[in-house]
Amino acid sequence: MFPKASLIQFLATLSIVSTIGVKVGVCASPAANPIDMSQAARDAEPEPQAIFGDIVACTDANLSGDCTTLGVTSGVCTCFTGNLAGLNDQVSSMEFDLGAGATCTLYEDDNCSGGSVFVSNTGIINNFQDIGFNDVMTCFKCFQG
Ligand SMILES: [Ca+2]
Repeated sequence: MFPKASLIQFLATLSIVSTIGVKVGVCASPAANPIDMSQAARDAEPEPQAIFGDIVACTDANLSGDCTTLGVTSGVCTCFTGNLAGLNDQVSSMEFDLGAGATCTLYEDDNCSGGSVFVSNTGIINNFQDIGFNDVMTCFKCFQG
Protein backbone atom coordinates (compact mmCIF):
# COMPACT_ATOMS: atom_id res chain seq x y z
CA MET A 1 0.00 0.00 0.00
CA PHE A 2 1.24 3.53 -0.90
CA PRO A 3 1.19 6.08 1.85
CA LYS A 4 -1.45 8.63 0.91
CA ALA A 5 1.04 11.53 0.72
CA SER A 6 3.32 9.63 -1.65
CA LEU A 7 0.45 8.79 -3.98
CA ILE A 8 -0.61 12.45 -4.17
CA GLN A 9 2.99 13.49 -4.87
CA PHE A 10 3.26 10.81 -7.53
CA LEU A 11 0.06 12.00 -9.22
CA ALA A 12 1.23 15.62 -9.00
CA THR A 13 4.50 14.68 -10.69
CA LEU A 14 2.63 12.79 -13.37
CA SER A 15 0.44 15.83 -13.97
CA ILE A 16 3.49 18.11 -14.40
CA VAL A 17 5.07 15.66 -16.80
CA SER A 18 1.92 15.49 -18.86
CA THR A 19 1.56 19.29 -18.83
CA ILE A 20 5.11 19.65 -20.11
CA GLY A 21 4.37 17.01 -22.70
CA VAL A 22 1.36 18.95 -23.96
CA LYS A 23 3.29 22.22 -23.93
CA VAL A 24 6.07 20.73 -26.01
CA GLY A 25 3.51 19.42 -28.46
CA VAL A 26 1.74 22.79 -28.73
CA CYS A 27 4.99 24.69 -29.07
CA ALA A 28 6.23 22.47 -31.88
CA SER A 29 3.19 22.89 -34.17
CA PRO A 30 2.83 26.70 -34.40
CA ALA A 31 6.45 26.93 -35.50
CA ALA A 32 5.78 24.69 -38.51
CA ASN A 33 2.12 25.38 -39.36
CA PRO A 34 2.13 29.06 -40.41
CA ILE A 35 4.75 28.28 -43.05
CA ASP A 36 2.70 25.37 -44.38
CA MET A 37 -0.48 27.45 -44.39
CA SER A 38 0.99 30.42 -46.21
CA GLN A 39 2.43 28.04 -48.78
CA ALA A 40 -0.99 26.43 -49.17
CA ALA A 41 -2.61 29.87 -49.47
CA ARG A 42 -0.15 30.81 -52.17
CA ASP A 43 -0.84 27.56 -54.03
CA ALA A 44 -4.62 28.13 -53.79
CA GLU A 45 -4.44 31.68 -55.16
CA PRO A 46 -5.50 31.73 -58.84
CA GLU A 47 -2.78 32.60 -61.30
CA PRO A 48 -3.38 35.91 -63.08
CA GLN A 49 -4.51 35.09 -66.63
CA ALA A 50 -2.35 36.28 -69.47
CA ILE A 51 -3.53 37.98 -72.63
CA PHE A 52 -3.83 35.23 -75.25
CA GLY A 53 -4.93 37.17 -78.32
CA ASP A 54 -6.42 40.34 -79.75
CA ILE A 55 -9.72 41.53 -81.06
CA VAL A 56 -10.24 44.61 -83.19
CA ALA A 57 -13.52 46.44 -82.67
CA CYS A 58 -14.62 49.02 -85.25
CA THR A 59 -17.43 51.54 -85.27
CA ASP A 60 -18.32 50.92 -88.94
CA ALA A 61 -18.83 47.82 -91.07
CA ASN A 62 -15.93 46.03 -92.82
CA LEU A 63 -13.38 46.95 -90.15
CA SER A 64 -13.65 50.66 -90.86
CA GLY A 65 -14.47 53.79 -88.88
CA ASP A 66 -12.70 54.04 -85.53
CA CYS A 67 -10.99 50.72 -84.83
CA THR A 68 -9.53 49.74 -81.46
CA THR A 69 -7.32 46.72 -80.81
CA LEU A 70 -7.93 45.05 -77.46
CA GLY A 71 -5.85 42.38 -75.73
CA VAL A 72 -8.05 39.49 -74.63
CA THR A 73 -7.71 37.64 -71.33
CA SER A 74 -9.51 34.31 -71.03
CA GLY A 75 -12.70 34.38 -68.95
CA VAL A 76 -12.55 38.10 -68.15
CA CYS A 77 -15.57 40.32 -68.84
CA THR A 78 -14.37 43.47 -70.60
CA CYS A 79 -16.80 46.38 -71.00
CA PHE A 80 -16.66 49.55 -73.04
CA THR A 81 -16.30 51.99 -70.17
CA GLY A 82 -13.59 54.45 -69.22
CA ASN A 83 -11.12 54.87 -72.07
CA LEU A 84 -13.14 52.36 -74.13
CA ALA A 85 -16.42 54.29 -73.74
CA GLY A 86 -16.19 55.46 -77.37
CA LEU A 87 -16.99 51.89 -78.46
CA ASN A 88 -20.11 51.52 -76.31
CA ASP A 89 -23.17 50.85 -78.50
CA GLN A 90 -21.03 51.74 -81.53
CA VAL A 91 -19.38 48.50 -82.68
CA SER A 92 -20.38 47.38 -86.19
CA SER A 93 -17.57 44.97 -87.11
CA MET A 94 -14.92 42.95 -85.34
CA GLU A 95 -11.87 40.87 -86.08
CA PHE A 96 -10.93 38.01 -83.73
CA ASP A 97 -7.30 36.89 -83.61
CA LEU A 98 -7.51 34.41 -80.74
CA GLY A 99 -6.23 31.12 -82.05
CA ALA A 100 -7.99 27.84 -82.74
CA GLY A 101 -10.87 26.82 -80.51
CA ALA A 102 -11.33 30.20 -78.84
CA THR A 103 -14.87 31.38 -78.20
CA CYS A 104 -16.36 34.76 -77.35
CA THR A 105 -19.71 35.98 -76.16
CA LEU A 106 -20.65 39.57 -76.99
CA TYR A 107 -23.12 41.25 -74.63
CA GLU A 108 -25.57 44.08 -74.94
CA ASP A 109 -25.43 45.29 -71.32
CA ASP A 110 -23.08 46.04 -68.43
CA ASN A 111 -21.25 43.26 -66.58
CA CYS A 112 -21.65 40.85 -69.49
CA SER A 113 -25.43 40.71 -69.23
CA GLY A 114 -28.48 41.20 -71.43
CA GLY A 115 -28.80 40.01 -75.02
CA SER A 116 -25.77 38.18 -76.31
CA VAL A 117 -24.17 36.66 -79.37
CA PHE A 118 -21.90 33.62 -79.19
CA VAL A 119 -18.93 33.57 -81.55
CA SER A 120 -17.37 30.11 -81.84
CA ASN A 121 -14.95 30.69 -84.66
CA THR A 122 -12.18 33.19 -84.99
CA GLY A 123 -12.14 35.48 -87.98
CA ILE A 124 -14.04 38.59 -88.96
CA ILE A 125 -17.63 39.67 -88.49
CA ASN A 126 -17.85 42.30 -91.21
CA ASN A 127 -21.26 43.66 -90.37
CA PHE A 128 -23.00 43.34 -87.04
CA GLN A 129 -26.30 44.00 -88.81
CA ASP A 130 -25.94 40.46 -90.21
CA ILE A 131 -26.10 39.03 -86.69
CA GLY A 132 -28.71 41.50 -85.39
CA PHE A 133 -26.21 43.12 -83.06
CA ASN A 134 -25.34 46.46 -84.65
CA ASP A 135 -24.50 49.38 -82.34
CA VAL A 136 -25.54 47.59 -79.15
CA MET A 137 -22.45 45.79 -77.84
CA THR A 138 -21.27 46.92 -74.40
CA CYS A 139 -19.17 44.00 -73.09
CA PHE A 140 -17.50 40.81 -74.22
CA LYS A 141 -15.96 37.74 -72.67
CA CYS A 142 -13.71 35.25 -74.45
CA PHE A 143 -12.20 31.89 -73.56
CA GLN A 144 -8.95 30.49 -74.86
CA GLY A 145 -9.35 27.35 -76.98
CA1 LIG B 1 -25.26 48.30 -75.06
